[in-house]
Amino acid sequence: MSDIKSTPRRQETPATPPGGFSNTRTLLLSAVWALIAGLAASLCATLVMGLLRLLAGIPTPVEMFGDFTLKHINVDTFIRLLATYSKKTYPLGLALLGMIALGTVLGLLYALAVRIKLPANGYRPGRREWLVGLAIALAMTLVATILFWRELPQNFLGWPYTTARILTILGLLLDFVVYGLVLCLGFRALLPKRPVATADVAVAQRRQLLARGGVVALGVGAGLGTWGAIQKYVSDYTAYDGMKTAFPKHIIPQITPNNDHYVVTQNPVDPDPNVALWRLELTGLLNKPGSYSYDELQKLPSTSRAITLECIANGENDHLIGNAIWHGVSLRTLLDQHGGAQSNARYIGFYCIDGFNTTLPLKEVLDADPLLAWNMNGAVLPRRHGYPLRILIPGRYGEENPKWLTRIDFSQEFTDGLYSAQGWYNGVLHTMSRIDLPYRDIPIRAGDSVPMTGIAFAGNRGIQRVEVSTDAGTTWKDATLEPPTSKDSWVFWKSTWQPTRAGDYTLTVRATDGTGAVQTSRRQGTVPNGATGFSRVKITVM
Ligand SMILES: Nc1nc2c(c(=O)[nH]1)N[C@H]1C(S)=C(S)[C@@H](COP(=O)(O)O)O[C@H]1N2
Ligand SMILES: [Mo]
Repeated sequence: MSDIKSTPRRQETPATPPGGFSNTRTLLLSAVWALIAGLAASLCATLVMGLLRLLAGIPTPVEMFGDFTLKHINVDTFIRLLATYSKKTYPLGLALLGMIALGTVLGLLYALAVRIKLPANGYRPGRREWLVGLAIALAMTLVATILFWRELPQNFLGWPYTTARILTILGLLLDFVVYGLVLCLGFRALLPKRPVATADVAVAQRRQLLARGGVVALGVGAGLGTWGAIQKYVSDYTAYDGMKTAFPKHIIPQITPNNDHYVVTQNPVDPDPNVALWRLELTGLLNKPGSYSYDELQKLPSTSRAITLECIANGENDHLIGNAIWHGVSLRTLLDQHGGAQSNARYIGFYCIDGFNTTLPLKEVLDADPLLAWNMNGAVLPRRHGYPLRILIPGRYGEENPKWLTRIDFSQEFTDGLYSAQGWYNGVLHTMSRIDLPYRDIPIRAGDSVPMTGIAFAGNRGIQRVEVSTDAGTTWKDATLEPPTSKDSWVFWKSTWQPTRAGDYTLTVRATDGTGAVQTSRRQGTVPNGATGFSRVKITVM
């Protein structure tokens, strides 16, 4: 008794009702149960996110966070990330774990805000708890909506721009309301309860155990469900990303078959659009804005043209380039249906259902006579190439040829662009040429007549001349050009080489575009401005 007198009593202690827990104990128990409730709530919300993604095509906050990050980092960081994570799902997995952890820790904030005296009175959350839970849900929705404003208008089932944005916001609201609800009910259920005078102690204990077991089971169930949703999501992983144009025996056809065409995508999982939901919208500064269903679009006058597509990441003698015959409506024809663009429109923006977008100078784009394509080499546009609709803009690198297109917007200002925001070059593509034959591993003897072949490409400028050199660029010889498949396609060149002496040779090639400009010899890698310089092949003649 004597030490009670000697320790000064703290002010708050008398507030503890009879049978109440000490402050320390209340704090400790609240914290532990708040974390557990936070984790269960997080897992339930994650499950809802997964279901909304799989069933309604609504992007998860994790994917939007990924998109947001990609737009806010520079090329160097982007390349470093690519090198660090071999798969896009790894950083997304980390982001998901981070989000679950955040939701768990947020449970503490909730406990702090509701300040429930322990032991608690009963299982039903009080007004304050409901309000705090709701406030958390609304605040999280608001923060995510503001942060991801530009990432919201995307939907993997193909809902158009504005609808997609609304659906995503509603999805966020549902995610976070579920979070708030489970947190509210779960925290209450977990807390130790004040014994009720009339009740049987054993019954009360059993009820408490059941309630705790229930919350844990809910969390574990949601966790397992989330795991299942992740498995389903990952089973559709875009493993073909970065696939190069097939190159059997270094001989390629003029027209690349669909299955052999190179693929590049920003998405861990590409959209799987439902054309019944999808629309192409024309908005902004044009005389008659409008919208088309898939069927309506196909009733427009359409045309076919070979257009070669090259990724800006296509390096020396590389194969991120392909040529297909695209069928669809030309942008000019479409624009004519809408009275043309208004005179103050200077830019044209393309928005896609996967949240990808680009902005380009309107005049340049119209001059290039782009094609909005729904067929590729006679087949319905394959999913990985942008089903139901993509645009081909001759003269620009692949990154500015949007797939899964849903909206074309005419504006006075430059608005948006994923890769241009990172600092990738966004001008007309550089003239390139490539040597396909001969290649290093084929045996060549002095006196052989060696066929030389390859491609050259300069977008819509066309190719007027290709020269080859077998002495590392000291002397040049004109190659023969095959007729191109269109004015916007690559050109096949061929030549022959008769080495007279054994030794090491460097073969090289240079192209002249349709304007008469010779391909630059200045050597530059693909990042961030697109590769330049002459392609070389080293050959040993025996
Ligand atoms: N909507 C959308 N369009 C996109 C992309 C994308 O990720 N999303 N990738 C771009 C890039 S970087 C390239 S190189 C081309 C590749 O087109 P392909 O896969 O049909 O060859 O698509 C472009 N269009
Ligand atoms: Mo690309």
